[in-house]
Amino acid sequence: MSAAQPDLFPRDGFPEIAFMGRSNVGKSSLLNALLGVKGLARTSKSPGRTQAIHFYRVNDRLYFVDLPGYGYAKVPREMRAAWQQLVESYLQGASRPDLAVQLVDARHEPTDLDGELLEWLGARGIRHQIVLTKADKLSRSERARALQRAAGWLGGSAGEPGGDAAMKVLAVSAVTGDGLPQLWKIIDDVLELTLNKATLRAAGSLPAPGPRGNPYRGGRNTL
Ligand SMILES: Nc1nc2c(ncn2[C@@H]2O[C@H](COP(=O)(O)OP(=O)(O)OP(=O)(O)O)[C@@H](O)[C@H]2O)c(=O)[nH]1
Ligand SMILES: [Mg+2]
Repeated sequence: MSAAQPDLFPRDGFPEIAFMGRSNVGKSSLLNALLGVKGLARTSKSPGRTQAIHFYRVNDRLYFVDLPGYGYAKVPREMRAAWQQLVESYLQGASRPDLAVQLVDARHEPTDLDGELLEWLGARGIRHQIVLTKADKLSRSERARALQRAAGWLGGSAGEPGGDAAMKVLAVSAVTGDGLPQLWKIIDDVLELTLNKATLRAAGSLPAPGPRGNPYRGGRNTL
């Protein structure tokens, strides 16, 4: 389902894995590749294609959430503000993601907007994973360099030595499938954690669910 306004966000409480990153970085392609379904999320050579938040319910177990890309200069200012508001209300609302997969093109330096998103996710305690996309376009040594650069960037913008810097950056390709099993493992781990919390909560050893009676989540800043 597509939601261009917050009251349309799903309310059934399945864990949510959000794909975020600048326009054209490969969010929709990665989502399709992870699910092995071509053309499920629309992809395009022209940036700015995904204009609402798209929720894909996977096997009645979780949502994959395809967010509008940022940083596309040709988008009119009012439209950009509307997108930002939509994305913010998603990240801040009861439907906040259990994992934000932040995509950066393996061939390019992360931009200031990438840095802002990273800090923003960190400040809100949203679990995130940095993924470098389009790894097929790089040689083995270029890929190693890109991973190193991203790890350095991550440490720098996280601002806490040993904190997020310890998080592993992952390189993937929607074309060759490289890195997809590793990304699924990360997603599975988050799902397990979320479901364990739900079980503990049901047993009365964790506080009651947060807003909207979501069985998988506690309050703010908890996964
Ligand atoms: N070679 C290569 N091309 C890719 C890969 N992933 C995406 N692309 C291409 O990059 C372009 C953009 O991909 P999308 O998946 O539409 O990107 P997006 O981030 O969803 O873009 P917006 O929805 O506009 O924000 C398309 O031409 C894709 O075919 C990849 O892993 N390898
Ligand atoms: Mg897209």
